Amino acid sequence: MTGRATVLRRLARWCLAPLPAPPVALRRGPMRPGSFRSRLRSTRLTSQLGTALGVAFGVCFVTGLLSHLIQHPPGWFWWPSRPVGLYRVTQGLHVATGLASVPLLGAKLWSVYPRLFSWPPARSMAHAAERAGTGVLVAATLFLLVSGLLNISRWYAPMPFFFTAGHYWVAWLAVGGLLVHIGVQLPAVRAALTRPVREPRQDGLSRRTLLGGVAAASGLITLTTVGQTVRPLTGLAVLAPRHPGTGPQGLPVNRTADGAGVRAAALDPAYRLRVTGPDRSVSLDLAALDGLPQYTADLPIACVEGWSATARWTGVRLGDVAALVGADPRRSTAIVESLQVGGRYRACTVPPEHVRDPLTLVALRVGGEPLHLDHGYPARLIAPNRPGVLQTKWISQITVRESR
Ligand SMILES: Nc1nc2c(c(=O)[nH]1)N[C@H]1C(S)=C(S)[C@@H](COP(=O)(O)O)O[C@H]1N2
Ligand SMILES: [Mo]
Repeated sequence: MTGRATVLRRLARWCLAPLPAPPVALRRGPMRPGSFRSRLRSTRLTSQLGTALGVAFGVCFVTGLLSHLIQHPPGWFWWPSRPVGLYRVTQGLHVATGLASVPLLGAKLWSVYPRLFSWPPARSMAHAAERAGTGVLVAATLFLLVSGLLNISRWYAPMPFFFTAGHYWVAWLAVGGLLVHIGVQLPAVRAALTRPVREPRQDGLSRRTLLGGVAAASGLITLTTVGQTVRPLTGLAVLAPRHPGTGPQGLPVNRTADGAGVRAAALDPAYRLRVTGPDRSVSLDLAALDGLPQYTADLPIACVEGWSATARWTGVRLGDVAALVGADPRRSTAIVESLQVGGRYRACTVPPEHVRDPLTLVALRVGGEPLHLDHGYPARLIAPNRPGVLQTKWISQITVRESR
């Protein structure tokens, strides 16, 4: 016991021992004393920007984690089918807070970057470790913002990895780094935010003006994003690659039929929807699908990329389809597969909450017309409160099994 305590004490002493000062000859350029002059930089400014960034990051992380869990549900996870538009709100928040973080992070990095050149570069091993940790946090945060921006602008070429997986795992790295960072900086932040300050008289920009400018930039970016969903703001959605109301049948298209390679199969008169269940299998042509009771629901498509659009869908209830093959629609899971042969979004699993919801449809029509080929003709899934990636188009096969 005493032995171990001594080792730990020695280790701590080694970590905190002052490192030898580097040669003064290296102290050039930005490392010269007084090379950064702006009086705008202060612990108070950095703390205020950091607090705002922390809040935006927190909301962004929680909503992003939620979106991940809905798409890859572990056994303990449960996501309701109502309210129908909840996911469009949480995912809209994810993208909006991510975008609002861009000017906040820019301003915050500006407020502290002279410290990159602080002298000496490392006072002790502990100080060096703290600086390295901050480096990881900054790199992870930049990665998240840049990859998120590339994803919402659907520009995948610069990302040689699968976006979702990279974005997800680096988010954990950033959260870990952020918690350590908050732990280290909290006393300084608290002091800077509670101590009354006398603003130094200065010419030019004041701290308040700078904060106002950053807030305006964040607010503007958020507004232009929300324009992807809220129609009165559509004209403002200059940064948004998708506008509600554009696209066939007034709805944006994520992947076209040609992009998915399903045109021929979808238009083939021999098309059948195959349904397999615990008791039997059925094969339904378009006339058979039209002959089943039809229902209409106003539901949004809410893409993970942040855009969403509501439409009036008509078709057969998924619960009725489950009942056709002998499954109890109150406690069944359905696997919905597309005519699309490859691709990550060619199939999805519909949990019992959604199978039993009367609003979950195998949709044949939108806005009263047969689905456009790009919206999933002849049949697509549309369910309440689900990410767009789980609204499978060009359905060819539904497999129902009873659960719980
Ligand atoms: N088979 C198949 N279904 C799919 C996709 C796909 O790539 N393949 N993309 C999904 C995604 S990401 C979204 S946002 C919605 C968009 O539907 P829309 O193109 O009709 O607007 O379709 C979903 N259904
Ligand atoms: Mo999507």
